[in-house]
Amino acid sequence: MLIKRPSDIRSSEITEKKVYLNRREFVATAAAAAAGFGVLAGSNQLIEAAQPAPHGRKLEGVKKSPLSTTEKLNSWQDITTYNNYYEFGTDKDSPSMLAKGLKPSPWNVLVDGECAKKASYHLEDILKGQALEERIYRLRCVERWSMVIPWVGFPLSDFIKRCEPTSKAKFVEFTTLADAGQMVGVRSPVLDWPYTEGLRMDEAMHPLAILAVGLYGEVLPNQNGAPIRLVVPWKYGFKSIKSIVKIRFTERQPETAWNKSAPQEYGFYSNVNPQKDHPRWSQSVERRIGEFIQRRTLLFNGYADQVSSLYTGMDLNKNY
Ligand SMILES: Nc1nc2c(c(=O)[nH]1)N[C@H]1C(S)=C(S)[C@@H](COP(=O)(O)O)O[C@H]1N2
Ligand SMILES: [Mo]
Repeated sequence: MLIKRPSDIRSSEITEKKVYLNRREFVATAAAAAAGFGVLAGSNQLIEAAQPAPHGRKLEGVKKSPLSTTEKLNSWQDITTYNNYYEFGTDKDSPSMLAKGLKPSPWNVLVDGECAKKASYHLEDILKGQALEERIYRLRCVERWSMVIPWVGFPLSDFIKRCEPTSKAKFVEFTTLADAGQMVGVRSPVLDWPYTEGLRMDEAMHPLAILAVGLYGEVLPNQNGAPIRLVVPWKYGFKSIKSIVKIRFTERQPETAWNKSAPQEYGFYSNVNPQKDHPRWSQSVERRIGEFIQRRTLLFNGYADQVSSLYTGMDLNKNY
């Protein structure tokens, strides 16, 4: 997303030479690698277009949540072709073309650190007996666009309680898979892989924070972070880490991928805040994907009534 650019500038204009791969070449080689073909000479055209995700298995028994917004939903097409998932390239349409290589099943999540239930859990076991809800949330990207997305998931707090964190657990760290065999973007040093994120324990326990396993009533498409990803609607999109393979409880504040890569631009908290400018652009407005007129960005992405008490007494300009 950002080291480079507001989204209206082509990545090719700014990305460092050593990192930059001709996009056409990158997509072709990567798609070929992902598909297990040798060479795919001449078929660039076929694979250069964004592809909405194929429809997946329908999730059963999903209840509607009162915590959903009633705003107009973005389409399946928008949500599955306009993505940030740097493990599959830095262009918005790259994940839709390249994430096919991700194998979301079987999937294990390692629970580690300050808790009683350290183990590697099969995703099916995590989901067994777990009630699923549809949560329609706004997602505000740091790049000044937003969407309204009907996730299917469950409160992160449900899962945390089952892990039985110790009294020393003050933070939760999340880690994404970093398998260069499945994720061609991991071969480029755009971030220090694996992608990691973190929340303070009280943020993680907040009822709005969910682990999502579905979208539009179906299992999560690969480009949206299959098979399980975090969604924290009052924070910039990059906190909502995809394809989680590890959850670790820590006493100290964990390092996060974006903070490590550009600390003056991305702090630990990353709460949506229209009053706190990014060093290179204002955060006061946003464009809803599919609309032309800009909207004002709301404090905590419009979730201030629910979450502002988490930050009482904190200077949000310093703790950005
Ligand atoms: N592992 C991983 N998680 C990630 C990202 C990423 O590049 N890698 N991008 C983040 C950013 S910047 C945003 S805006 C959201 C986008 O989620 P979506 O593509 O499902 O809308 O995912 C976040 N989670
Ligand atoms: Mo983002």
